Amino acid sequence: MSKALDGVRILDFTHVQSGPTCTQLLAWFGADVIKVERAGEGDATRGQLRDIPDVDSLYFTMLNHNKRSVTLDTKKPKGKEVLEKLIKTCDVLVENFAPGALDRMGFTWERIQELNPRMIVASVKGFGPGPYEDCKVYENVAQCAGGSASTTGFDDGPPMVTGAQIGDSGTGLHLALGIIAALYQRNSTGRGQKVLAAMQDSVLNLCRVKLRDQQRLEQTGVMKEYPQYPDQHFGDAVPRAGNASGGGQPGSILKCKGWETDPNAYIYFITQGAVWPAVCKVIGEESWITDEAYATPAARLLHLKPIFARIEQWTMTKDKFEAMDILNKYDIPCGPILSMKEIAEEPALRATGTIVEVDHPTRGKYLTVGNPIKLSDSSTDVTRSPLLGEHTEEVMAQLGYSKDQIAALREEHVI
Ligand code: CAO
Repeated sequence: MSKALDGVRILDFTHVQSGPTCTQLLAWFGADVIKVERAGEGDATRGQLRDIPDVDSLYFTMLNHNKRSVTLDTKKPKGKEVLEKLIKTCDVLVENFAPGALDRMGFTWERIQELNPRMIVASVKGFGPGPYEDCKVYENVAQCAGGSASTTGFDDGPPMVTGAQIGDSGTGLHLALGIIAALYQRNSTGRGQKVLAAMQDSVLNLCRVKLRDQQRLEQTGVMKEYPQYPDQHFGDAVPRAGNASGGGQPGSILKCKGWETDPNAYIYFITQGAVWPAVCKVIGEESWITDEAYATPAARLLHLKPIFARIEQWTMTKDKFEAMDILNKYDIPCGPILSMKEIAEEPALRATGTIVEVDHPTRGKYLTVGNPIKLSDSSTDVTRSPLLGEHTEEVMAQLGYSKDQIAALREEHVI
């Protein structure tokens, strides 16, 4: 089967998490991704959070599947020559260096355009133009600056970061979409362009509903689906809403049987308006179907706390999967709180390729998350991440270097 991005060559100058997530996705769609790393050390994540001594970490392997690895010192003149050749033969350069690093290396946008006017230069930066544009940024900084931390957690606790890597992997996703759009536009213009995904902007994009709520708060002074309503005071900024639903259908995380010993014996329960009568029947409160205090979504907003407390009395009599089975029969939207252990063992996720087992020459078998985006005409085969410099000779030969020239460059520590 052909792949969606067959024939697209990516010069992958990314490291750590945000950039590599982007280029891994492009590789899964069929692009030839050539990862450029410094000889001897490579991407810092190869050595971070290691579980096996001297073996590429899971941090690295899980972000760099389906790529080729080339070692190259791009600060040495001969390394720059190799990089120039790569720029001339690739379609996209993806980088997430600290601001200005590519320019300091001598590869400004203008220089890259001189070498290859069709080249798309795609960058992740912490911030877009403005007061913080020169700052180095990691995941949690982006979560904090993008509005996620101030709106996550409980009202009586501090701001919280989430486990989902919305700053890094979330920005990588945004960048990948920008690259695909630029490749598409290049079909008609014949020109490359710059693509920028700032981590603050990407997090904010994912927190869009909270900017919605900020404006609703300013308009009305109150948000009736928030846990602060009706008893507590609202300030002038969107407060943290605990586990309340971010949409128009009230929801909450409720204990299930076994919660005393199992930290994940919980279910997310949504009291969708359309299935309110079914909710009442399931929990044995049929009088609530017609009771004025509960009969309409607007009336229920005044009583969400006692309503969820009563539903929880019911969920605590079932384990989360029993509760799911019963609630799904009535089309009541709900979801079990799944631990990573449960997810790793879930056969349905294995069957769809969302969880994949990969074999690695020095690490052995490990699990990874496969391509979450499924294309019917471009299937994804997840192959292991490259060892450091595994494809240096192969790529150098493709660029026209002879065996002797390659050996000489190795001698001089250029590759
Ligand atoms: N050959 C020679 N030099 C190389 C090279 C190569 N193949 N690859 C990288 N370098 C050099 C860079 O040119 C840079 O040199 P200068 O500082 O002299 O210009 C140097 O290595 C370090 O690059 P860096 O500043 O990007 O790396 P860092 O570890 O200090 O910072 C990070 C890491 C992530 C904070 C920074 O890259 C950054 O802010 N990136 C943008 C935001 C981002 O992507 N953050 C998410 C990271 S994932 O959590």
